[in-house]
Amino acid sequence: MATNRTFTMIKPDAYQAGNSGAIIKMIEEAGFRIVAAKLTRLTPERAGEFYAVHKERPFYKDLCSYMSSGPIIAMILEKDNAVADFRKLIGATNPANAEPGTIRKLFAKSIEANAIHGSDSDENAAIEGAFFFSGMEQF
Ligand code: IDP
Ligand code: MG
Repeated sequence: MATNRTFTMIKPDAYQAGNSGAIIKMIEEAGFRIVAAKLTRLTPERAGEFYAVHKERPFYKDLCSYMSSGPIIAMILEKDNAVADFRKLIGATNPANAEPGTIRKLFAKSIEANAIHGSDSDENAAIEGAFFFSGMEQF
């Protein structure tokens, strides 16, 4: 089912660097409405669950320790064409390949510590949102 929602996390590097406010400003100025938001911290186990699709990848263990290294801000966002438009706003996984003006180009430190997450499909947006938030029907 197509939806107008996506899921994002401001990752530990961006939170730690004090870039959360600037990133949220870019998100809102791009026309996304924040439907739910939570400052939280993942354990390595929960990070592993979130990124289970990558468990055979060589970077999986490092990714789980990085994603549990500090607070994150999890958010559900709403906009027409949310998933695709948000992936465009954040830019490529590797900031070296990200378009100028994208969040990752501006704020990512490396291919791993790349500032922000964005869902890659409507289906995953729903799954990932439910991973952090319950009872979203009320919003
Ligand atoms: P995405 O976040 O752009 O969707 P994915 O391929 O789904 O990228 O990878 C999930 C996360 O794993 C990335 O955002 C990044 O933090 C990390 N990652 C991806 N590829 C690499 C890599 O080659 N080395 C180290 N970390 C990586
Ligand atoms: Mg991905």
